[in-house]
Amino acid sequence: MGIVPSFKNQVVYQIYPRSFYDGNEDGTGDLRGIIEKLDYIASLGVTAIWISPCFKSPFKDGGYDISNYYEVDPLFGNNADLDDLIKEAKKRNLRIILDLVVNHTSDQHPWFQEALKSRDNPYHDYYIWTKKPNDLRSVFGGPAYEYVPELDEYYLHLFAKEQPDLNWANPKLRAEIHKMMNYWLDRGVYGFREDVIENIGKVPEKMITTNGPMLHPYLHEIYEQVFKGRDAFTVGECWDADNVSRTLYTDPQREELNMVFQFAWFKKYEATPHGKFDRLSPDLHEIRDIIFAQQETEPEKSWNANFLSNHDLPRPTAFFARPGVDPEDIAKFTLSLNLFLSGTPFIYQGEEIAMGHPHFDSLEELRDVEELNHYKLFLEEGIPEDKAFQMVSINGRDNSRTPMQWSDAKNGGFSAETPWIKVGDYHTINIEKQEKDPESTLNFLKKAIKLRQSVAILPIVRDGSFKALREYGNDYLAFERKLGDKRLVYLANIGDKPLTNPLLGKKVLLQNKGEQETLPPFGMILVED
Ligand code: TEU
Repeated sequence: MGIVPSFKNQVVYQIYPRSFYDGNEDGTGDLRGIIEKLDYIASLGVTAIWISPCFKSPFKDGGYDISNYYEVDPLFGNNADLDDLIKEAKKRNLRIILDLVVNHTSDQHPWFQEALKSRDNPYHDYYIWTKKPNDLRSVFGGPAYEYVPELDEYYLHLFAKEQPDLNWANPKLRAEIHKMMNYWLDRGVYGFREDVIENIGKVPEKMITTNGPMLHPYLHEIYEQVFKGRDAFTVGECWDADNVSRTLYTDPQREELNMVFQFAWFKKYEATPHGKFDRLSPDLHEIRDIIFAQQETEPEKSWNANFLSNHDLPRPTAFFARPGVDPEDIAKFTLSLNLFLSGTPFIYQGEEIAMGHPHFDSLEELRDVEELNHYKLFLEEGIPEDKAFQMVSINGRDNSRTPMQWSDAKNGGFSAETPWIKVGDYHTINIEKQEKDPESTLNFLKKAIKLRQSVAILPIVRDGSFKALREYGNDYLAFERKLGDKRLVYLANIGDKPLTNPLLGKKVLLQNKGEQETLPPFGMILVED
């Protein structure tokens, strides 16, 4: 075997900077706050940090609407703080991954401001214009085209109207993006999480938004212009990637991306008239089968990105909640699953302490553009106000964006000032408390990561084969990881009743419940065989 590419060795921790830690007491998290907490992050055992966008932004979509790719937003600090963060992280063997948002910019980006001036402006062609809008819809609700009377033209926005889509067919635009990516890599970042990257090859006039014919040529061009010869990390956010199309991104021979986030497990619960807002109960059996199919498909051509949580998704403790089940058991299960599957595991801030949803009480507490736009649309549909509020607040994105719960102190120790968004139940769940409790999710995670990254186990988890074990029965989620004569077996109870533990007597490496004879719902066990 040749040299192992570094992306295969990482355990990634995702930070949503607005809600991580407030270093300057203005109620919003910032880069200084992250720097102050680097020892904590390192103590988890993770090796890299992906930071959701921290660049200049009017925050119409939580910073995913960037108005300057070269400058940190003053809310988060400045470029010197980012340099410090990269340096201080490095001292602790932590690498920094930035969020690359290049499907669209903010409407306040100077390129768009120029583009608005006239159809002859050199920047006009950085965006996508038409005289004849079609029926394309914005992900956040409503039409995907916005009329500009001064130009008598419409521009495309697949997301909020303040997020005009960039025109990747324009080679000048592509060169600008390559330059910016090289700039940050030269400045010491390790790589990028590439926001909705599957959209860049879109053909809107044919209603094609993802997987357009030029998507892969553009990604390969980025590789040639930016990544070639570098040891950099790339993960694409690809909602429409299936087990066939994902290898187009990830097959190393094609030189595009290291891995992609696949969302089939979540999209299953969006296939209703109101998407995720018609809350369907997730079925772990179906989710297991989807994840296992991903693991089993062409492992030599596709490295997995394993995650069940991020800043867009409901918290796993809430999404998978069942009466009578301790949320900490759910968290320990989802965390350990992602750590021992084949691929790179991603942990989202708060997941390590089993944070839950804050239970929003009124519309005034909501912040997210997706929730607020949909609320309006639901009212227009005739849905009563209280029902519409319930719909958007139950699985809405604000739920996973509440401040980190550091301690039992005011505002969960996140900030002395009133936070920009409601804080969850920090009296029950906080880091300080969990640090002291040997049975906590936090201490379980530290143990699990240490085990995964250990000299004896890492090669099996990283390089070993994956095999689903179906012989135990439908309520078991079980798989084997094997390398040479070394074999690990992961097994969990995804049913409603306690199950016997068929691995009794084997050498236990990790377990989220004390007893060994039976596994309660969400009980998991990892053994060496
Ligand atoms: O998310 C892409 C995206 O499509 C989500 O909006 C998703 O469909 C929805 O939230 C879940 O139902 C990325 C970012 O992660 C998200 O935060 C941004 O809002 C979006 O792109 C636009 O940049």
